[in-house]
Amino acid sequence: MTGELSPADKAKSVAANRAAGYVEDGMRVGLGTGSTAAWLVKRLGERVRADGLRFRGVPTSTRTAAQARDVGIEVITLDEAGWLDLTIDGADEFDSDLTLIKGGGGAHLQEKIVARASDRMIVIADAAKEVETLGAFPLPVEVIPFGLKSTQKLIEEALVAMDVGGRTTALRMNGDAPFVTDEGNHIIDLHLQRIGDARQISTVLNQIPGVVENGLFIDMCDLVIVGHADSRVDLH
Ligand code: ABF
Repeated sequence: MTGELSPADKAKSVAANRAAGYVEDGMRVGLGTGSTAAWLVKRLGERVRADGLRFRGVPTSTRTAAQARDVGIEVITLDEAGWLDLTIDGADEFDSDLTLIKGGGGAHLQEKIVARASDRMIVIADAAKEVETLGAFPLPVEVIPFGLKSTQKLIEEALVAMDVGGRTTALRMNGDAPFVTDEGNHIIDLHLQRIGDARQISTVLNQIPGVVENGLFIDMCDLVIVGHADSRVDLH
């Protein structure tokens, strides 16, 4: 994360640096996962070391937990925190209602639990994440390993009645083996192209027994900070 940054990395770091300013002494803060959230954790570590900022962080993945400890952030679990003042996380897509697709990094289950247990959620992103209609990015669905194939079949059947632009599903792989989440589950990515009714899709997916959680975040995000490579910031 040093040297000459690509425009995308610069934009992500600009958004993350702005968001880091929302963290105050004494707060309990959910720390997101992904490359944009990694910029946030880096910046918060600098504030801890240089400015003496004192807050406690609840990471949303083992990756973020390791980075947070490395940079000197006090890490606690969500149960130790009880409730959070703020969560700051990245996203794969967001629309004008601030509905999000998350989970490209495979961490949306813990991310959603943490965001839901927060008074406020701020998303940090570069401009490429802003969309008119959600769905070009595949929608991740975390499923338990038991009965994986029948769960995938039930998801595909449910999609037939949905207002979407595509209905292909794919088990996410990590080399030759299915990708495994921090909770020991797998992820089925739904290639929907266009999501007509996010609320309906989310409800229907979560009613399927083997589904643990989908990557749609509805009515959870309070603010999106979009960073640009020229250091400008847009607030949504
Ligand atoms: C997490 O990281 C995820 O929910 C989302 O999938 C991803 C965004 O990654 P990046 O910031 O690397 O684009 O927030």
